[in-house]
Amino acid sequence: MAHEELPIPIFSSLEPVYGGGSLLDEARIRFDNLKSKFFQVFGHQPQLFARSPGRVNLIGEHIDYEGYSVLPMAIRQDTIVAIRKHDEGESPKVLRIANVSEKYTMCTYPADPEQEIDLKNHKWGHYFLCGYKGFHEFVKSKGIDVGVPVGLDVIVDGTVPTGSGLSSSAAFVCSSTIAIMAAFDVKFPKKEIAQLTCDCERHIGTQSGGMDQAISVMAKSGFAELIDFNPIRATDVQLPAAGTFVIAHSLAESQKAVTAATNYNNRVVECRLAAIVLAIKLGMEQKEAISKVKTLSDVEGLCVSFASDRGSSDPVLAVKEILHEEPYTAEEIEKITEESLPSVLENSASSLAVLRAAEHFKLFQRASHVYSEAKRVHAFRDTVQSKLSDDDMLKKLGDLMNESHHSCSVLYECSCPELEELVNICRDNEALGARLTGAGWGGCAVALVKEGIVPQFILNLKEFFYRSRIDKGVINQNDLGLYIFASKPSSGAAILKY
Ligand code: NG1
Ligand code: MG
Repeated sequence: MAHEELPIPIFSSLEPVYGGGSLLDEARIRFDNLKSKFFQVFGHQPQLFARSPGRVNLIGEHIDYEGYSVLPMAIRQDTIVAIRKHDEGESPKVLRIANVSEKYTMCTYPADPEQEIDLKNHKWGHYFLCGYKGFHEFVKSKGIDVGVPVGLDVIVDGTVPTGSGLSSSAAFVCSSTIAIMAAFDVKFPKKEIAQLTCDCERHIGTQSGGMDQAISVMAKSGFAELIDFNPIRATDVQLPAAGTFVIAHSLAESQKAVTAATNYNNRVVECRLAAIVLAIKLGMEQKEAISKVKTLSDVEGLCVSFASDRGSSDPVLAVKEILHEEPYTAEEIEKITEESLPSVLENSASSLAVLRAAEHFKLFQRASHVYSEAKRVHAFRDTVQSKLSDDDMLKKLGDLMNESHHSCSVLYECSCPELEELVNICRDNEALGARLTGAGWGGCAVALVKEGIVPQFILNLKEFFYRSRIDKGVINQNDLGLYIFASKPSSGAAILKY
């Protein structure tokens, strides 16, 4: 059976997830600690645990929500959720969400699955609530009766650094949703859970694509995955053994849930508007374009036929000829659509927030990025599967990563000064390629480095990027391992009855 058709695996020991050696020792300590904390806070044992990993995206940035394939791998850092479902009639009928870290105080919510999430007042526990609401919507849509709402006791332990582009949010949402499903004894194939958890995370107010949840749920140890959407599918990609991906934090934190209107959701809206404008300019009737065209992948066919009349197969050519570089004003776009922008965007609350915050719309730049980045993902996969020598292969992969970063930085404008500095330092220290990873505006960079020089590379980054920040007290010398590390592809979500 295809991997994505299988249910989330259930294990009764930690080895299948954490392997052996020091990782297993660390995991044992974490689980034992979680258990005793659970007992201390709630006075009983957890019913089960669910874990889901963070990820690093190797290539394919800001294109998942446009329907294009991406190429991430899971990392070892994960979120573990310990849960116990109350019996009917047991009180209190509330969700009590605690955390092993003192930084996060307990969040309490009613057990009502219909409750709204208070987005104006962001709290860490909201991510659990995303999973809770999404789970109930999902079972309802499937006609499954899970009984009257009951209380849940939960403790969370996350090791994915937050706001770092390594998808701590998806690790949290996926482990929460899977823990809730397991506590209610409901089972579904991984690909349905990948879709469900993506829908769940949208409750936080970001119009996210499905990459993070898909890789967190479907990852396989030892492989990166090419993730396709509509329908969600994961294809194993074996990475070249001669290279290692090193992840390094820029130390600028990007709080996506808080900055959505000007950053993440703004780009989603710009892409949508670019797609609609392209469709209309390429001959589609306005009403049809507005109702049917949601993403740039929806109009790729039209762009390619335009390009092929000019002897090319590249949709970027259509973008160059049809859209102008000068940013578009709302009025100009409304002249093309003959409909107001709020109405084009279906008056969705998150899109209206984008419209209020935006001065103009860079349709040319965003569409050029998306179409070119989509091609780089396939070039990356083809290169990995080619018969090139190790050196040539790594060089080509590095070049693609550098091109991706350039496009993110210049066309998509989702980098920041700290990431630029970090990426440059990586390249000056023999990285074959380096780029921002995840949404950007802070967070991590990923660098491709020859296996043999990894320790020296890490030392150089410590010296040239982190030293001054340690001296200024931005981070603690002892925590450096949290901010820069090499990672092998780890395994996906699991349920642990440990
Ligand atoms: P981060 O910010 O790394 O969690 C976000 C989106 C992805 C994808 C990337 C950019 C969420 C949950 N994740 O990732 O779907 O669009 O940005 O490639 O919104
Ligand atoms: Mg995230």
